[in-house]
Amino acid sequence: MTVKLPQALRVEAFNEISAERFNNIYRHRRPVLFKAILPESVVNLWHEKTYLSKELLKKEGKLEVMYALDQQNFMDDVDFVEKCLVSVDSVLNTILKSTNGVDSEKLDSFKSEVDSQSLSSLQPEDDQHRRFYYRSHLSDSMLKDLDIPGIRNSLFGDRANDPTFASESKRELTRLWVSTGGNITPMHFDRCHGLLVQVYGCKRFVLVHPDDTSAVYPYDGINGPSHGAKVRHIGYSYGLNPFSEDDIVYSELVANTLARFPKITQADIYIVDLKPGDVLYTPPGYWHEVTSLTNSISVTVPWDMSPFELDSVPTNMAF
Ligand SMILES: O=C(O)CCC(=O)C(=O)O
Repeated sequence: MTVKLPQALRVEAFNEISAERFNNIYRHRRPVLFKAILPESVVNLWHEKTYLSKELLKKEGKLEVMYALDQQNFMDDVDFVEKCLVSVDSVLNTILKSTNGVDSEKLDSFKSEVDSQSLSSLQPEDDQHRRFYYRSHLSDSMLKDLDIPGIRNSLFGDRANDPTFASESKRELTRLWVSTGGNITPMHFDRCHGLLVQVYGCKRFVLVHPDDTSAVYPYDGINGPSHGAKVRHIGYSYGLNPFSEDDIVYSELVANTLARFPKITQADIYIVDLKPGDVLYTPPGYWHEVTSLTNSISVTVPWDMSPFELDSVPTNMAF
């Protein structure tokens, strides 16, 4: 019998941000995509090596990057990654090599890797081809150039200055994510509201509602289920066009994943592929797995739930 993943569902998308719509319909409830929100000039700036290099060099001479022990799944945890210092130049030379659109060649080779062998046995050809992830804080000028305060103001509207509603996005948690194509951040949820601003390359989000928590097989935590889940490679399994049945990858690996985690087929699976300039909102408690379809640069902007929202957290967050 062929094991099937459910038909992917689309995340609702808009070409502009309306505070009224965001706060009444999406905030704390559903993910929503804002398409091409960043001005083209800002996206172009973030594609320039001189700009990125100057900003990254402000912080450190070398960057601490993570290499995944299985070459694919990146969690900031010694059981999953090792860390090494790499020059800014070397990181940017690798990242800026990729094209800007969905890199079909890369995704195809990604798929054939899944087809041909277990990912855990994948070895890098050499150090230059090892996938890596660089995650860090950003400089103040990078945040200003992206106009993060402007995006927040558009979302919060006339309540932008109400601290119980629009808590300061946590500076220390606002982060830069620089990844090689094929990297996966495995399924997890966050306790904050989150925006992901895509500035370079393409990323795929797979999102699962908190009510479908058992379908993603959360790890055990100290007092109950944790915020990390065991399911793997869901985004990748949907192929180049996630909304076409034909593109779902029926490899041995995916069949194994489905055999190990059969309840995933009972979940509603939302998929969205982000392009440079797009901004995705993910509510607290929503499960998400993130695959870099190409080399990618993103910025995440979290903010706390309001006291009122804390009274009605999804059950997976109650532990
Ligand atoms: O971009 C990634 O790899 C992960 C981002 C993420 O987990 C988030 O936005 O909450």
